[in-house]
Amino acid sequence: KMLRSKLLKLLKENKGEYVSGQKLCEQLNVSRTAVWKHINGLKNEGYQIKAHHKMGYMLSSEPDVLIYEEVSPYLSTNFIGKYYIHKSIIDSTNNFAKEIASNAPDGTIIIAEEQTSGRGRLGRSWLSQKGCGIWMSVILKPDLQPQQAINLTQVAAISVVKAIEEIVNVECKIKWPNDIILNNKKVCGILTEMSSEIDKINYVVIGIGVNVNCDNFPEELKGKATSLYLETHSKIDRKKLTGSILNNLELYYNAYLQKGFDYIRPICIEKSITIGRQIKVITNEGEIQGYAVTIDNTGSLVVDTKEAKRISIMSGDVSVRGLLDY
Ligand code: BTX
Repeated sequence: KMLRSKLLKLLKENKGEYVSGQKLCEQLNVSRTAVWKHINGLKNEGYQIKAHHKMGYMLSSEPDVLIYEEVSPYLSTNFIGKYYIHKSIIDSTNNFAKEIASNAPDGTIIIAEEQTSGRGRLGRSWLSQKGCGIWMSVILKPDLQPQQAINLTQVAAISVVKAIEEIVNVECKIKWPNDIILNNKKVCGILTEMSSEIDKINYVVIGIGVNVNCDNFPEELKGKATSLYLETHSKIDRKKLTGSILNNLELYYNAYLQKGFDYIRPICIEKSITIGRQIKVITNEGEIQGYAVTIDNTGSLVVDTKEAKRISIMSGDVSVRGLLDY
């Protein structure tokens, strides 16, 4: 794997030009047969590499896959994504993340081209078609109280919104606490799961699903799901966007840990599509209808109920009137 990465790096540095077999052997300190073997490995992954008996090897194009070698040029993080697992196909990156989390380093990410049973909240499913989205999970091990985990969903949500602004130049909104909305449809969902003791988090898995270049949704999702491609009519570089999401995630995660929720609260409020609207919330205690006033300094949603009581909600399934079929 290390050798393959080094070989790829050399070819990338000379993209569009031949690099002699001799030079590759010397720089990598391996035999010609070894080089040839790894070139074939790269070709199988979708790299287009020309071979010439005298001139050597030339990389002409890279595949549109989110492997580490393709995303790392856009990463400027210190720990998120340093340990990076990529799968072509998987049931759910959150499932995999939870399996390995206890022994995985803080900041490990698991990313897949396709999920066969992508999960949403409350047992719902998340459509994750091949090669068109970013389906990934981040393992974090913060020194926080379990009830603060909801803030990490909010940290992730603003990170995705900022990344989309940076790379795609469109402004998305956040439906509290975990959906990213573009032109009244869902373009990204976030699923945070955790393992904790009474007063201590063991680990948190933040699952992020972004519909990037998806050009087709099944009939039942057409009214509520969209992709960046469908809204902007241009194909988005998934590698850049993945890098930017992780860079922003590390930035806001560190800021949150160091300065508390107050630091990110103004961004959550600015980007909220929920505040100032009539809403309906399904909570464990039942259904609440009311007006969403603000997000308080713990990250809870403050609601004036139709019974004229002011309450704050830590978690729940929110419908916003005028949005997504409500
Ligand atoms: P959610 O429960 O808020 O949303 C799920 C609902 O959204 C579904 O019931 C369906 O109506 C709709 N939906 C399903 N697929 C899509 C889609 N691709 N785009 C828009 N709407 C859709 C949101 O849950 C949390 C989703 C997290 C997904 C990530 S992907 C990586 C990680 N692994 C995993 O299994 N889940 C997370």
